[in-house]
Amino acid sequence: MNHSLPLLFSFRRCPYAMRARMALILCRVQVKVLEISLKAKPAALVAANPRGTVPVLLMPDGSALCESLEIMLWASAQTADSTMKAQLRTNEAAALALIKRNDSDFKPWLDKYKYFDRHPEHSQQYYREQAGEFLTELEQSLLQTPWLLGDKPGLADIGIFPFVRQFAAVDSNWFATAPYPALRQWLERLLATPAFDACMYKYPESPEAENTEAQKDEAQNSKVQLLKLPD
Ligand SMILES: N[C@@H](CCC(=O)N[C@@H](CS)C(=O)NCC(=O)O)C(=O)O
Repeated sequence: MNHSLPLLFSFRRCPYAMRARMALILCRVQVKVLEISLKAKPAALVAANPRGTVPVLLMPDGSALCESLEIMLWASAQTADSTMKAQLRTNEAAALALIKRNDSDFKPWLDKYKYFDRHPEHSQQYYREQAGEFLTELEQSLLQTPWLLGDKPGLADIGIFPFVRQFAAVDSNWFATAPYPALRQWLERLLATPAFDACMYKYPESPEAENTEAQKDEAQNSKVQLLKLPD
């Protein structure tokens, strides 16, 4: 395995890891990937990011990017594809502001909607309505332009769609007829891309328990793969 490439600690279903992988894939920036178990995090991940969250991009020099958004921006800075770079960097300030709102306003309501039984103060429908305020805003934008901030998919689309996908999956029957037709179409368009296919590729999971550190390292290294890119 190539030791000069950064290593992405990833978790397939994590929406933050998903947006980091999508950006790397769209930018065709090659990295190694290790799929981790959140229940048994590799020591190297925790050493690089004491908060223990994924995604983390560990650089060959030992430095690390521990925020999905940093990884997305890094990918767009690294890419040799100038069209993609421009596409991702257009309206950057607006994109970052929208992603920030996704993470700080929408995501907490999404979690409550998804795990409403852990939050008995309100009904699931109440949480859905709260989350829906942000989605109504996205719907308004998507009635004006095919992508959130213009004619091409950009940082905001990639940064936000994994969370909308999660929202849609909580009650897919309800979502299918919800008052978000443009949002639905936008999500479907993104999910139908070869990039998303590659993004959801199933990497082997890092092993949970080995006897010695050396065995653990060896077992982990054997699970590392190159990032899956579409043909
Ligand atoms: N702000 C971070 C959030 C990442 C995050 O919260 N990831 C979750 C998984 S979806 C995680 O690693 N949680 C730690 C855990 O469950 O132990 C980012 O954007 O990368």
